[in-house]
Amino acid sequence: AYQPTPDDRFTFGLWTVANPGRDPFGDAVRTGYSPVEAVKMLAEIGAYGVSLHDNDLVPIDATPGERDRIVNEFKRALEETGMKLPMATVNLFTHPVFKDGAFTSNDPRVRAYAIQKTTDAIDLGVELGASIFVLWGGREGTEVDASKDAVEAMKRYRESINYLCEYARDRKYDIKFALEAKPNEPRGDIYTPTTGAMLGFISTLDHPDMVGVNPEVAHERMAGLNFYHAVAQALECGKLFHIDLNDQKPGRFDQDLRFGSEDVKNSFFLVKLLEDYNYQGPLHFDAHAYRTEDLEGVREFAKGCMRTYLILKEKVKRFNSDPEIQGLLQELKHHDAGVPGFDFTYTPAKHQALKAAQFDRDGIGKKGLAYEKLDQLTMEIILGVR
Ligand code: GLT
Ligand code: MN
Ligand code: MN
Ligand code: MN
Repeated sequence: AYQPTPDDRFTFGLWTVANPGRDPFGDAVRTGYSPVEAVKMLAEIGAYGVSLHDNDLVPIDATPGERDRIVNEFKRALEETGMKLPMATVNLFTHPVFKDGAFTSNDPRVRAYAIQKTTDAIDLGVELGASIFVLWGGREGTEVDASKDAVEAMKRYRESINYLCEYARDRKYDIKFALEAKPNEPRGDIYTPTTGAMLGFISTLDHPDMVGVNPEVAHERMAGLNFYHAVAQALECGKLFHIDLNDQKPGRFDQDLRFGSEDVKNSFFLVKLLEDYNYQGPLHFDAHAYRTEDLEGVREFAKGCMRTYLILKEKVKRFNSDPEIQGLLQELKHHDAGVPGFDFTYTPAKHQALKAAQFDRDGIGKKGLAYEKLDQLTMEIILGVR
């Protein structure tokens, strides 16, 4: 049981299992999996596919010939293993040219180069079969607010995303964009810091239908937010194009912990949301093995992410079929307690009915809702005694 298969749609960023464990205070502790090794290892343990940044595969200074050789070798690994590549993205954060932003840089040369690099990365993604293109604006922000007009930055950001949408349309690519928010790190503050802020920004674009979000557990929790709520809002408005699963202690640096290893309850409600609402995109892990691990440990980490998801999925089934829990939830639905002549859509006549309605304010206010019991039962499901 809990053995993943490609039908589960689990994917991993190449950068996750390639991570050598370097941090701002310490050197690499391992040689991570190379792209081809990663594809083979992940196929062995039951993943569906991988995702990548342009430079996870092709070095930034590769010649066109080297690029083609590397890409062809990688394609062969995908074909041999049957692994898919549903998502690609672009690295706009490592090279010093991006030290003060990419699409929002003050320097038009940097903004133009960012668009050139991104359109090339889109070509690469499409060549490898991707239908989702993630944009994480890691350097789009500031430490010194005097340096950049934040209003102007939004205009530049919009101009760039509009450009990329026009490019994809012109090329007739079957690709959609997913914007990933993060409140800070590596910048002191990053623009559009939450998934909610991204949703607001998307509605101002020229082709909002082509653009959705890629929420990440760790990023929302760094901002102290409820990830389950953030994802629910995105899903409800049809914008959950992709998701980055991992875990995180609140208020820390971006920890990218193994999925479900920290906040089991929030992970449970996240899995419940994705399963109950039949999210069909990739279940993508953007997480890293601890710095204490060697390659065997990285493999265990990847297995753990998928296994915990499947365990929680099974807990969700239990929750959904538990008679006592379902009984409590039925009561919360107040089946016959409507207001005569009123149904929450405005017409003058219905509003007259609402105006005439009498509400038992005190009676409603006095009645307990049994949430203590509901939550305890939920915990007992999660803790495995129910
Ligand atoms: C980087 C970042 C992630 C993003 C990746 C996509 S790269 O590791 O911390 O959260 O999803 O650019
Ligand atoms: Mn991410
Ligand atoms: Mn992260
Ligand atoms: Mn990260």
